[in-house]
Amino acid sequence: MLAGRVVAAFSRRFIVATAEGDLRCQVKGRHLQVVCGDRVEVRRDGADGIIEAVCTRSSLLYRSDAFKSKAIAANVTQLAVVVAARPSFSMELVQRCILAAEDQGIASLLILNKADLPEIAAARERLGLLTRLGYPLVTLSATRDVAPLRPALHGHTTLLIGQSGMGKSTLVNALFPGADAVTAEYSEALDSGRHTTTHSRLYRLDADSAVIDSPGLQEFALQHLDADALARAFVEFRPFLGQCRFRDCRHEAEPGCRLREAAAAGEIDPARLQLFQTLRRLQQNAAQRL
Ligand SMILES: Nc1nc2c(ncn2[C@@H]2O[C@H](COP(=O)(O)OP(=O)(O)OP(=O)(O)O)[C@@H](O)[C@H]2O)c(=O)[nH]1
Ligand SMILES: [Mg+2]
Ligand SMILES: [Zn+2]
Repeated sequence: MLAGRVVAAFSRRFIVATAEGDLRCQVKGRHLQVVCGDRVEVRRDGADGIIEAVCTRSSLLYRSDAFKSKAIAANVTQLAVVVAARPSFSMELVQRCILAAEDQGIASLLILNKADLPEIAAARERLGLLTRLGYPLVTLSATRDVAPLRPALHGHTTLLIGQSGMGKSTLVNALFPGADAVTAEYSEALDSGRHTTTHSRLYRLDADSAVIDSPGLQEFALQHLDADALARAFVEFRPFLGQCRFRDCRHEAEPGCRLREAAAAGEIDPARLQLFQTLRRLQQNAAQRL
């Protein structure tokens, strides 16, 4: 038996990095779920291997839209949400990614790419909503210099996540000469990327650091978080939770709502409370449909 790490997952075929090199693997049985980033035990089978077991995961991140959810990566210790000066990005999607990570106890980092373009200042300003909360921001140009990002990657398995066309795979190519990840021009007409990357892929930086490139997101549903989990995922709400007059306060129109008081007093950003309320309503509407 060999220990290894899954560096790529294509439905039922996998590539596993082991001490004996990268092995093409299949998985034993139908019910073993294997995801990019998993630590696994592999049995040699000629030139290839069979994944016999998956080690306990420290985290598992999903991408989901209205219809289905699909695992992106396992054992991620840090989420890096990649946005760019162009094409334009959704602040709501960025926040949803971070909320999902907070729920899993995973730290988040913002990467603002394409600093060589004139729209960079406006993009940075939009991110102020999150940098004011303490989320670190690294601004860089993946096509020029990725050095500003390196210190943040050390000791982590970092998942690069974000909308299509933001430059995740370009970053990977700059960090890992020879990675040869496919990249593509975004569409000016549609102001969006072309969904170039189709599978998550893990690249090793050194013995204890790795980076995972992932397919561009269009949506990131948070249906799996209940009301309490969702409120806790907003880091700045935490000091106020449990202080509303009513124990089951929905933080909507109830009297004595500590969160609404905090928003009115400028202790939390009203835009964040509004996002919480929007997400709660979406969840309730979905629950009614079930
Ligand atoms: N001007 C400029 N363009 C960049 C920079 N980084 C990436 N790009 C371009 O942005 C486009 C999209 O880059 P990709 O790396 O394919 O984007 P992605 O986020 O991997 O997209 P998906 O795989 O579809 O999710 C490409 O044409 C890149 O050359 C940058 O720093 N400056
Ligand atoms: Mg890509
Ligand atoms: Zn309340």
